[in-house]
Amino acid sequence: MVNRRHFLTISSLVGFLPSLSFGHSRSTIANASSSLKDAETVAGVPPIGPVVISTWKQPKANAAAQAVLDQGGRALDAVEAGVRIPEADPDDMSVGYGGRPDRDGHVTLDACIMDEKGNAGSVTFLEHIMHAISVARAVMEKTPHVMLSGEGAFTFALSQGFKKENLLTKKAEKEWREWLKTAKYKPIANIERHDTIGMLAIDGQGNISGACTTSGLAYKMRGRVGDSPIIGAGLFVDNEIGGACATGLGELVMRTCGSFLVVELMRQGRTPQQACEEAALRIIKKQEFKDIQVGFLAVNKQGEHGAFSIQPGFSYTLSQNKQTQVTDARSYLK
Ligand code: SD4
Repeated sequence: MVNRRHFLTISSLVGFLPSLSFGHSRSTIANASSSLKDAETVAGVPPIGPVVISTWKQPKANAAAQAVLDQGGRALDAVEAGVRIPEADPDDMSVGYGGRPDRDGHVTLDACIMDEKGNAGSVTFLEHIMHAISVARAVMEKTPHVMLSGEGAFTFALSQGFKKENLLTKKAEKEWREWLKTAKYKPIANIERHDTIGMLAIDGQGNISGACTTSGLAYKMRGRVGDSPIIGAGLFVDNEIGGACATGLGELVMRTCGSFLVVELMRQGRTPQQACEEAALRIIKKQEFKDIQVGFLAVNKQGEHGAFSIQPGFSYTLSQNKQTQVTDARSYLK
């Protein structure tokens, strides 16, 4: 059943759909309201107890985070422990060790972390250090700054006892050399594997924290930084309201302060599902969405969650359950 608030949101979304230039007929747009009802059915069911949720297929990362929470640990420790799993996994080619390099063959990492007090730490364009998330946490806890970048972030990491490592695996190097033969760069939705991990957790005290870590877009320009380490873009947490994270084409998330927007929409009364939908729809209102992918994932203070993406293909993992496929913007226009 569609409740009044949801009905009002549906009405306002349908209201702006005709102004979008997708090239769809008015009749497909007129049918959007029934698809919107379908979207409601994927809204999160409030889980009981601590919550761990992450982008894409991340059961092992969630298990590591859950183990921290099960021992009464803090959400901040949980998200850090969780995202360190794919950072160390050479088979995860979008995060940490084994990540795909930039077009010049360098693996450069972006990560950020945020705790329940609104503290934040971030590293961008970090090289040679596997656990970018732990360096981001050290920036948050041991410096007066929020973000360190490139050479400075690397030097800081060494000073904190992190080890210099080669993050480019044979497999990633082989793929990159293959790519060099044509060297055409065009990010296409879901053709590059998108496995950036954004994780949100609520601990036994009801405190929320989040983490986001990635090697960024494969074969990006050297020096390119995406949304993932940007507080308010790839991740945002407000312990009074909830948290959100993003995956996909970071340029679009940065331009719209995506995760901050999702949290602010929840503050205004949207459910996590409604907030993710509205933030994604705001992107495609301005931008042709044929070749782009952005997905949002959110959790509110009550432990309800929601997720939405522009294109089909985005999924998330709640606790250690199976992946859940996310409703995408095309269903609005069927
Ligand atoms: C970026 N948002 O660097 C990241 C990429 C991503 O899954 O999410 N990949 O733009």
